[in-house]
Amino acid sequence: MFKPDLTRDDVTPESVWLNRRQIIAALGAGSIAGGLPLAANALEELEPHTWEQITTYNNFYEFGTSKSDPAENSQDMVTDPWTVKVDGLVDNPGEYSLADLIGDIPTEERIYRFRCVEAWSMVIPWNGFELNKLLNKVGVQDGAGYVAFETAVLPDVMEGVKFPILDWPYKEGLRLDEAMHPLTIMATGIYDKPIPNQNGAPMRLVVPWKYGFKSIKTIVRISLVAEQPVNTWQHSAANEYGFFANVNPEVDHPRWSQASERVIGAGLFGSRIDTLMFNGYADQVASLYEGMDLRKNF
Ligand SMILES: Nc1nc2c(c(=O)[nH]1)N[C@H]1C(S)=C(S)[C@@H](COP(=O)(O)O)O[C@H]1N2
Ligand SMILES: [Mo]
Repeated sequence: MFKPDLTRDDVTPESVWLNRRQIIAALGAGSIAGGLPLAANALEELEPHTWEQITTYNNFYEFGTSKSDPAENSQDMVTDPWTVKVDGLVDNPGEYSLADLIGDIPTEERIYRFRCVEAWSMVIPWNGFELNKLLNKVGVQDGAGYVAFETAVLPDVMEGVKFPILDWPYKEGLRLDEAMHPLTIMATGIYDKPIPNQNGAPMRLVVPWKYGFKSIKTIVRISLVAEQPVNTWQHSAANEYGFFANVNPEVDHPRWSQASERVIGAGLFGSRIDTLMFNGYADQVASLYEGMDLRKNF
């Protein structure tokens, strides 16, 4: 049965289940002393991080490459009004105001694990809506196999885009079935507040079973296309960052292990936990990749 997300009610039972798994993993790895930190962190794992943590430790290279840059440098970006171009293989292409594009699609809370390819993680209570609702509204045509996304390029407020750090605009893409999956959301809020600029205002993608770089921020263009698009990080280093970028503890980054992750802000009992296959969403998404070599299609 499909389980759309973690809700606040789920936190306790799912934590207990995770806790048990991670204790078993820890015991398998050796000492009981080694097991305690893992168990403690596993319990914490699904408790959402604080507003402060989520909004001051960011990756948004348009505003600078250090984690504190986005919060410090993005406050002059004006996101209302906002226009999103929808083009390619769609029935209703156009330049939509964000309000028209979202229309009467209601938002809901989704508490998701968020795992960066750099091996840190948080738990974030997003407000948003399933991307499939938006795609169904604009009408996906036969022949569309992928969805491509682009971030705004605003040199007046984004110092980063004046330098060739990445190939601007920041681009991302999903296979159509990934884009239509109920776990894939467009986020417009966090903690029931409008999403802050540093987290991708006014609307950003969130794909919880993939590394964070797939979750493209501050979207201005959505294109339905036939061919697999090249995403920014793949363009930058194809041997390190693939198109699929599914969280996978068994496939290491060429320069570091992906087997574990540093939980942002985790204190007392240590701060590393085991990384879960598909970031803990395997029961819901593994079937999308049946028969694929996940080492090749990383
Ligand atoms: N446009 C754009 N989107 C982006 C990025 C970026 O630099 N530019 N960084 C990505 C990476 S690497 C991560 S981990 C997440 C971070 O999201 P957060 O800052 O909201 O936690 O945003 C992703 N989306
Ligand atoms: Mo990331």
